[in-house]
Amino acid sequence: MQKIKIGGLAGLSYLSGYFDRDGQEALLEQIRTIVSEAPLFQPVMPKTGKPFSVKMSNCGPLGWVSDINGYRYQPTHPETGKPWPEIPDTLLDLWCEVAPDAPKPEACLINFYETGARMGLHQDRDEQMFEAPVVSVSLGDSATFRVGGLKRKDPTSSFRLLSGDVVVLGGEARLAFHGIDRILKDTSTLLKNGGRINLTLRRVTPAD
Ligand code: MD3
Ligand code: FE
Repeated sequence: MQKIKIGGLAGLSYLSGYFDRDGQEALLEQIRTIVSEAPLFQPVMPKTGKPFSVKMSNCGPLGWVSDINGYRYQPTHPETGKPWPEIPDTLLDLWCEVAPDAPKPEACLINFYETGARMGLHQDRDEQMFEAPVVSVSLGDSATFRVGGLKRKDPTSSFRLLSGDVVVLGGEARLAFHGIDRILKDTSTLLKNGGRINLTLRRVTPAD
C-alpha cells in the first residue's frame, strides 16, 4: 500500500492497493450478503425521473436514495421498507484508520456499475456536515475517475481507480466536483460477470 496525493486539492489521498486480493474477496462476500438483504435498486433523477445507469444499495443506519422527489438519506430501503443492514467491521476498521478524528460513518453507499454505466460530474452535499471525509473503496473492473475543483467549470483531471484502491476525500477535496467517466471492461477477475462496485462511507449528521 502506498499513499499518493493527487491534483491540487489538499485533503484528497489515494491509497493504491489498500485491499489485497484476499481482502477484496472477503469484502465482496460481505457485500453480497448485504445486497441479498437490501437488493440493488435503480435510482431516478429528481424532477425528470430519468434512471441512473448505476444501481445502488446501502448499509448503515442511513442510506442515500434518489427519486422523483429529490436526493436524501433515509433509514430504510425504498422498495422493501426494511432498515439497511449493518456496515461490516472491515469497513468500520478502514474508517478508523483513515479518518481517526471523525465520528463513526452512518452510511455506506454501494454503487454497482455495469460496463456501460457512468456517473456525471457532481458534488456530494446531501450530508449535514462536511468535516468528515468521504472514504471510497473500489472493487472489480477499473474505472476512469474525474475530479475537478469547487466550481463545476474548474479544470478537471482524471485517473484510474483499480480493484482494492481506497480514496479519502477530506479537507478542500470533500466538496470537489467528481464523476466516473467509464468502466474499463475485463480489467479485473474479481466479479465473475465483470462490472465495478464502489463503496463510499459517509458521516451524515453532526457528531453526537
Ligand atoms: C471526490 N461515487 O457515490 S467514489 C458517489 O466511484 C460517487 O462510484 C464514485 O461519486 C464512484 O457519490 C466516486 C470517490 C469519491 C467520492 C466522493 C468524493 C470521490 C470524491 C467527494 C469529493 C471529491
Ligand atoms: Fe460522489
